[in-house]
Amino acid sequence: MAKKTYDLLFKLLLIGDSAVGKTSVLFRFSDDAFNTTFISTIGIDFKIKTVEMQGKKIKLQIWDTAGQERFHTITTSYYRGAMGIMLVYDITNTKSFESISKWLRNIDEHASEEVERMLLGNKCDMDDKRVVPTAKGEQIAAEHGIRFFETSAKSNVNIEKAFLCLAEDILSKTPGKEPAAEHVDISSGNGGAGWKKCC
Ligand code: G3D
Ligand code: MG
Repeated sequence: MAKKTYDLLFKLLLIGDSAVGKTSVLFRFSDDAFNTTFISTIGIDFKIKTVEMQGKKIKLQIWDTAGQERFHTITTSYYRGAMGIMLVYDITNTKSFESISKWLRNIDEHASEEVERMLLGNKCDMDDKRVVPTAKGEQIAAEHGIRFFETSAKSNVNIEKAFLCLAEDILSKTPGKEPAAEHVDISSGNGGAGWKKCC
């Protein structure tokens, strides 16, 4: 009998303008390494990370676009089957923040209605170059009823927390699971405000 290495598989996507740090966020989460010289690849790629929560082994399959996001026309198949989507902007780049509404529309058009969304304002280590106030991120997240974190792939701020929070939200509405009621936050926050309830 084949050995079962996980209980659940969650497919997640990272979207947002080019250069906001999507690949860096993914590398940070999956390898805990930050590389300042990424080689641009073509197509779409994914990384795997298995986490354990509520007594279940959850395999996170995290998909990353490799450049095609710059045309704002990521193939529909990229969205297919996604259970969670992280929308990423760069706090030092106004345009990347303004694009969030476009990315949200793309999700409405192409992703499943039940998909869990999360907003990340990345590069929060560069506060001296900040042009998007935290309050603006919070506001758009609140308008769409989604969680929000400011993150830094470089300084490893809120990356793991964000992924775990997204996974937990998906887990809590996975069929066959009782709703996870209200989550109790036992971790100490370090700069990022989770919107909605947990984290
Ligand atoms: P993308 O996948 O969204 O296109 P990348 O973005 O992950 O390729 O990152 C784009 C650039 O932003 C890279 O710089 C990367 O090092 C940098 N970056 C990503 N995340 C952070 C962060 O949290 N803080 C800081 N300061 N920089 C970050 P280069 O110069 O290699 O192009
Ligand atoms: Mg990339």
